[in-house]
Amino acid sequence: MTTDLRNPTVAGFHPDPSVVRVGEDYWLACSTFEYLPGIPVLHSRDLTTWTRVGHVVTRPDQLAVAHVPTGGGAWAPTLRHHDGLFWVAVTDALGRGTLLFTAQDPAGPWSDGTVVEVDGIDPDLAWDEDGTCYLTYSALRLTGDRVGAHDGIEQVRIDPTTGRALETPRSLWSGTGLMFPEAPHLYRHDGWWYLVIAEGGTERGHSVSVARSTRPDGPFEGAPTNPVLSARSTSRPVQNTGHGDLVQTPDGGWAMVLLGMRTRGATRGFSPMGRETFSTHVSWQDGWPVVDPVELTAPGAGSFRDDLDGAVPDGEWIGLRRTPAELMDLTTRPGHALLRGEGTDLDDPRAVFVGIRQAHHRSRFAAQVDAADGLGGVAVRYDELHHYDVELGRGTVVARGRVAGIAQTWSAPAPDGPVTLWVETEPVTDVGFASMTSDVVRLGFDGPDGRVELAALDGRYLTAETAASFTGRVVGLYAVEGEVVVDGVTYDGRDD
Ligand code: 6LW
Repeated sequence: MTTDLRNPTVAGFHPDPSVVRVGEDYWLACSTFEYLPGIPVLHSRDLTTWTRVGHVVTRPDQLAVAHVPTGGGAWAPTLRHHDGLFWVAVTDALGRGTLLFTAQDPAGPWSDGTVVEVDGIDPDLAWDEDGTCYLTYSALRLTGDRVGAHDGIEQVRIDPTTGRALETPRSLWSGTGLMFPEAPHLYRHDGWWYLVIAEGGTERGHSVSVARSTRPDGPFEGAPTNPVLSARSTSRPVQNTGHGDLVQTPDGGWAMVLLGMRTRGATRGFSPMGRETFSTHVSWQDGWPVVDPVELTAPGAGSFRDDLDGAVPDGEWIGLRRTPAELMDLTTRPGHALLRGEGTDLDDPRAVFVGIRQAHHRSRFAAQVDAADGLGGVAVRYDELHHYDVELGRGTVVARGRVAGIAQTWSAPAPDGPVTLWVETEPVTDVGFASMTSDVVRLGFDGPDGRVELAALDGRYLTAETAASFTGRVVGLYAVEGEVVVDGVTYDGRDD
């Protein structure tokens, strides 16, 4: 049954969701860009409660993430099941290109990745009844001398075991005329082949449109009701809805998972968590899908505790361009994480940074940090140009606001010994000028006489709308120099 869909379905930066059902089990995968492990795989029995079971990318060589600029990396996986095998088609943007991964068990391990020679993004995989495999993708050219040119939706028959194209790609559909036709998914239903795409760009105009054909390779005819989903020009609390993937429930119902943004702040709205996964009900009328608008459900709450006494990092952690295991040494000092600085700070795309996704509007991330032999601390990161930090070292605690290359700092003498550093986010609910922003980000530490707040910064500069990155906020730990020793981390969040 799908009556109780929960929204957000997967909170915190989880964009470009793709879903497949095998028997009673639903599996979901999302984009991860420059973070590792890449492409989380989640499991559900009811489309409502999702549990992460593993990741497609657990070994650095599977993607070229170590070398891609911010914004590159794992884009828009399609998760499918065919002939007893799970398949993920994904773009390693500005890295290895279009890749196919397979696994017997969706929890992993996944294969090393087979390269498919197509120039585009958002690959979809579909098989017809003869076993012919169709790779359908968005012809956004990321290579060659026309980087960024967008030529609609294309398709090519491939041998999925070798990645070899079996023909010259054909143009399939260019959508209804909105910008950036992308995120194609192809399905067979009721004697038709349906092509579901995103259009309008991933910003406020984001939409889902659909076309159908009697054949998987077209010609496709658009629905008279297109776009079948869009939050554009509404004040709905979930904006940017698009990039949908359909799934049929065992009882014959239908649902769509999609990306959206929870915006806060009067008039314009800003989205601290970036693009998250949402879901909604779908019905069929006159041979076309009718997609319900996306509604927010009861406010969520959640917490995370890590005493750092395991031998391997908890699956919640994501690392910047490296796996958490490469960034956190949990064995040299049992019960502690040791981060080793490399002389780079958070302005560097390859900073030593490991964190968890901020998943709630109101949140607090805190860590007990000892920087007697180093420099580092806690931070909320959007990208290397947009981050707020609390840094300990050389006898001082420094709060830093870094926005679009402009920085300001506030400092105080550090207490002796390990110090609890924190970053808090507080949604703005006032009426008036202050309500233009999403939230206030508070930076500080616990001193001997209690809480010391060094700065309270406007949160809108760390949102999808201003940072323009494809990810969302990640709250975490970083090291600049020497050894930064962390003894326990807490995250508490709720939406209100
Ligand atoms: C993704 C494209 C998009 O490949 O953004 O929202 C790109 N849509 O479909 C990165 O997520």
